[in-house]
Amino acid sequence: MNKGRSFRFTHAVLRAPADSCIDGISTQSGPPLDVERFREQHGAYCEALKAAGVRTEVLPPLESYPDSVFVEDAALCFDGRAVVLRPGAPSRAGEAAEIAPHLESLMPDHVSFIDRGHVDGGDILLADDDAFIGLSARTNGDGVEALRPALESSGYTVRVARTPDGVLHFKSDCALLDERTIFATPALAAAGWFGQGYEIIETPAGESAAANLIRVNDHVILRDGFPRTRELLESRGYRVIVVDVGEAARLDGGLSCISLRFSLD
Ligand code: CIR
Repeated sequence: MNKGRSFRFTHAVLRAPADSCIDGISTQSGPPLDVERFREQHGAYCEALKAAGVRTEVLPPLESYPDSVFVEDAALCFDGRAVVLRPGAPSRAGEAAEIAPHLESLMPDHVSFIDRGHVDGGDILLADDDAFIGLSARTNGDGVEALRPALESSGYTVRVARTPDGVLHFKSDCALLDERTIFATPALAAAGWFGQGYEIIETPAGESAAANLIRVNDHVILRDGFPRTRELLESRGYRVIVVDVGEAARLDGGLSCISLRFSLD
């Protein structure tokens, strides 16, 4: 009954990068982020979502929250509803209250809030039947328990996993390709969290950072710079759109975190 709910989307909400994003949380060394280039890349990412059949809304930048461009961490959307989360980084906590009114306007009376603990959306991988949640430096058990009833009432089985050490978010290391196929780094695949019901395709050698791709309707959106992954996915019949999110990567961001994707049909 829920076939495809994990990757069939009609809408996406994004937030424009703020000038303050140069102060976003980062573990990267190297040159500072180029905000103008980030805006161009953000625009191209938005176009990729449109090409995949999604209607996009770009919210205005929030200078008070340097990481607010990463909207996925502040809320979780499924089945025409949204749960506003509690991001685990103190500097990001206020992003939840900022996104809530926009979700309320899109899904009136279908927005709820978790009231304890911490969860970043980047730690949640939704398949059609299962919600995998990785405990991490940003997501804890209290947060998972606060979120669990909403997911279970929508028919998900909550499977609590562990985000690998040194990895920011669970979905930094995995993505859904279709309802029964997960793309994951060898390290995460070996951890065995996904059980028997899924085919796991591992990221090719040297391309583990490609794991954070997104399946959107009939397309897979992939980060630039991963030719083996592209070839692998195309050989499996996936239609791949490549986008450059190099500036987001300077803030430890990937592809999934730049949009909240959901279906309102
Ligand atoms: C952070 O550390 O929170 C941001 N600089 C990056 C968040 C990326 N979000 C994600 O992977 N879900």
